[in-house]
Amino acid sequence: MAITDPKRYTVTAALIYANGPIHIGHLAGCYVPADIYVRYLRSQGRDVAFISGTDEHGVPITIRAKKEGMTPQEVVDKYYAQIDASFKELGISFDVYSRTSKPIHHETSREIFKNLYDKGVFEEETTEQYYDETAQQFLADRYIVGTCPVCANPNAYGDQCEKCGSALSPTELIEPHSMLSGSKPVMRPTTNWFLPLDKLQPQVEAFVNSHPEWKTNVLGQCQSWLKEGLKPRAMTRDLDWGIPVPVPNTEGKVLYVWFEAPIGYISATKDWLIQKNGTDEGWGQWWKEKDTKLVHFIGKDNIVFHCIIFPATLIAEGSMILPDNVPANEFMNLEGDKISTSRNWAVWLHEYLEELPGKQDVLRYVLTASAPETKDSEFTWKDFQTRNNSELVGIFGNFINRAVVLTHKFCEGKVPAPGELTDIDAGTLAELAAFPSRIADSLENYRFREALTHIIDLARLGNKYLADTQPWHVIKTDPERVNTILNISLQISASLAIVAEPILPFTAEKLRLQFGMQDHTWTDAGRVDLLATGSLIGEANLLFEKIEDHVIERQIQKLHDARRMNELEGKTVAEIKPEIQYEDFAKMDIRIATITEAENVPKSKKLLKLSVNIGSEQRTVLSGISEHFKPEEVIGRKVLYLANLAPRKMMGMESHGMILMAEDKDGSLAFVQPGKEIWDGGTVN
Ligand code: B3M
Ligand code: ZN
Repeated sequence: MAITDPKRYTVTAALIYANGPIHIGHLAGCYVPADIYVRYLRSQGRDVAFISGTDEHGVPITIRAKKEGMTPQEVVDKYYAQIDASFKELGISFDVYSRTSKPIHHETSREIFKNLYDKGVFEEETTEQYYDETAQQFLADRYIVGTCPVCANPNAYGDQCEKCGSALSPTELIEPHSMLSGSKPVMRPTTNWFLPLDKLQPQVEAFVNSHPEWKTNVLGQCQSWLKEGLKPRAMTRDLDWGIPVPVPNTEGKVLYVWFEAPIGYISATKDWLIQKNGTDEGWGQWWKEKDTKLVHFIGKDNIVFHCIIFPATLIAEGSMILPDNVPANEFMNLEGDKISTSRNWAVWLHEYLEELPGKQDVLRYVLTASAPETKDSEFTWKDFQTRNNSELVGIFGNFINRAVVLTHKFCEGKVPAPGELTDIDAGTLAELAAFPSRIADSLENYRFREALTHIIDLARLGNKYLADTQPWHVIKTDPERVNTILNISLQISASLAIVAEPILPFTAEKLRLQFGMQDHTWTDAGRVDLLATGSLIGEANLLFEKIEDHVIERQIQKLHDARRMNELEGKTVAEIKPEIQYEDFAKMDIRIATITEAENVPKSKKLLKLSVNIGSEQRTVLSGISEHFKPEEVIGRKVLYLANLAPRKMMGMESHGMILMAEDKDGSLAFVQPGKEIWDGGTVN
């Protein structure tokens, strides 16, 4: 059962690996919804700790370090700074953004491990693991490469084949070799400490079953793990980057990253208190008190760790609360394809902030509108543009702008006094009053898309009210009536500033300043006297601006360019062919020639039929270039021509000689041309 009437909230957002920048998939899956939830709670006056930070251990960090030619420490320093700054700029309002490399985290996780160890919770077990004798270390699954037993991909990893998606274990790989030294790894015994998840299963199951209110995608994953039967999992690993195991004779071993990373939420809470108060006293309030509601925001790939493994650790530890909810999202795709860091198919937050300055709220809005709350969703730049132009500009911005402009035009920029209410006024105010609790209900239950729909509906209500009452006409006959209409329009606008704040904090801040709103909280939203009669309204300022086609076309182009560059990255120059003698070369008669005619060859995808002038005569050549050039593009080109190649029959025609072309990295072709105009028939030696 969900906790009722909590006294305080501990809200966490996943500790992302500090091995790369943040992209929109991370934001939509975890950080934007978490921030919306927290901002809403704060607006309700609730006591909240919003906790996050970077996960700086584990193989993902060491692999990145190897790839970038840096030390693991340099990698995490670089990405911590970048991630921290870009979250701040997007208005993600963490109370603390900590790091698992901090001493407070090392201490906290070692303490918890030691506690479990002393209680005899862990099972010590010796297993055979792959060991690299050249590099003198045990190999994490990701460090072993071999041929996939399922699809024969020669570059499958020890835990997964990225080509066919199969989950693998290192011993299944055919011809495994170490990524560190390239050598063939050998099996060696090693001792590690296992959390007996099998024994803890009844308690974990009772915990999961006590939360039928969790999202179905989350419960689905939990049930499938539980049904399969939990297995003991090693909480120590043979690795040289991480937190040393606090047990004697464990050199070369560190705490399993998924053991210590979630403990990072606890350490980050302590870090926050230390930064704030100089001491971590009171941290237990956030982690041990039964009336504290613990909520973990994560993406779907982290569900098992937050719903099963971490709770199992906490159950074994015994003094902490368990999560009340884990509202994990599914994945967001991008322009029809999975977001992928390795294939460089992503919209990176730090680049977005630089290239579309001042548009934080637009991104927050669009990511919420198409958040993958119940199933995978999709981000497209076209949708981004449409939502901005028709919803934020066309509905939300348009309504508030009209209310403000008309107030300046007809009421000297002051909130006019309302007169007697007509039916339409009373009806509109009654509708307004119902919105805040409707929106709150959506937010409270992690249905952020729905909340956003309600907010836009409230702006729609305002637009409809103005369209129905037409103050710009009424002003000619009944200025008193206009006072009432504009008063009500301004009250709706001020309510919008409050209820939209969790999703659109930058816009809300502008509105608060414009309307002179002070310390208003959620409970003020929907009130008919939110803005006092006579108070000054600032000049209309642009809340949102139209996004033109060229802006999003550039972004789409950029995506495709980045992917193309990435695909080329791994390519290497072809090997040099075996040596030949000068006589071998001298046999070739290479000439300068001009293509004078060109046409497609019927039924052939590849061939163009060319006529070339080689000075002494015209030759017919069938050239396999029609996927690269149209006939009209090649007529008139000077080319290098191999004149004495034996004629060949193709498609029922005879081809004489060969045009020489250069091939680029991406497989595209180019003519090779002399550095000055050379006559046809000129020799190349
Ligand atoms: N670092 C996985 C990730 O970055 C992992 C999350 C830890 S949350 C405690 O997606
Ligand atoms: Zn495979």
